[in-house]
Amino acid sequence: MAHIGTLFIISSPSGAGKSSLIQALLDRPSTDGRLQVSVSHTTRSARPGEEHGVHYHFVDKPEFKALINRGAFYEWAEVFGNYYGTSREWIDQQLAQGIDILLDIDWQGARQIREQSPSAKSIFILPPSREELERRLNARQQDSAEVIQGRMAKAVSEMSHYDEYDYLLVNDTFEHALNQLSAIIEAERANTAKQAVRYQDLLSRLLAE
Ligand SMILES: Nc1nc2c(ncn2[C@@H]2O[C@H](COP(=O)(O)OP(=O)(O)O)[C@@H](O)[C@H]2O)c(=O)[nH]1
Ligand SMILES: [Mg+2]
Repeated sequence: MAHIGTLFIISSPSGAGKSSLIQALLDRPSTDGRLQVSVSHTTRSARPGEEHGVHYHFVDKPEFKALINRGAFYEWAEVFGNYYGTSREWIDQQLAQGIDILLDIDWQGARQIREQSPSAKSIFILPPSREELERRLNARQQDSAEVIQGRMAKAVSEMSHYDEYDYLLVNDTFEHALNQLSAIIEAERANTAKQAVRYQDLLSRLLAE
């Protein structure tokens, strides 16, 4: 069956507000199950409040390597010392049913997806200012200056890839960024080739002589 769902790649540095935006997108009444977020595999350990199978599939390195060897990943990358990967099977099933998929992945993963799926749309989210990014990265008071500087360096290195993306958003106000994200997703959903598959029956009735 033709893939009528769209793959949306969303990248940002940590601290740009990406997770809250993704959650808000999924919670919109108009989303109505037509948009799902892919749950990645990772070798990093779960943070307090994170659930296996919900936020990530938490696996150890040997398991992750076995998945690579089995060709289970659409893309995978080492991100700041941990492995992260997007599994292929579930995504293909969703896309075939016309469900759009969000991939919360880094720039390395984004490159791999673009190579394999040129019709994927990619979105980069920037924080509104350097100061605000620093403030968000500093939120955990107990961290040393060195740890905070490390986070800032990671954020800058992620942001340096902004120009590889189709869309660039600034998370200045949450509502504005959410509206823009929504608009991108809805516009892509109205793509003629995809709508023609979705509305086959309607079209044949409308066009009947
Ligand atoms: N390539 C790739 N990157 C991923 C995947 N899952 C998460 N990431 C990225 O890994 C980075 C670290 O994610 P995480 O450990 O959740 O920490 P965060 O910075 O608090 O979001 C983020 O840039 C994510 O977008 C994946 O499956 N593949
Ligand atoms: Mg994350």
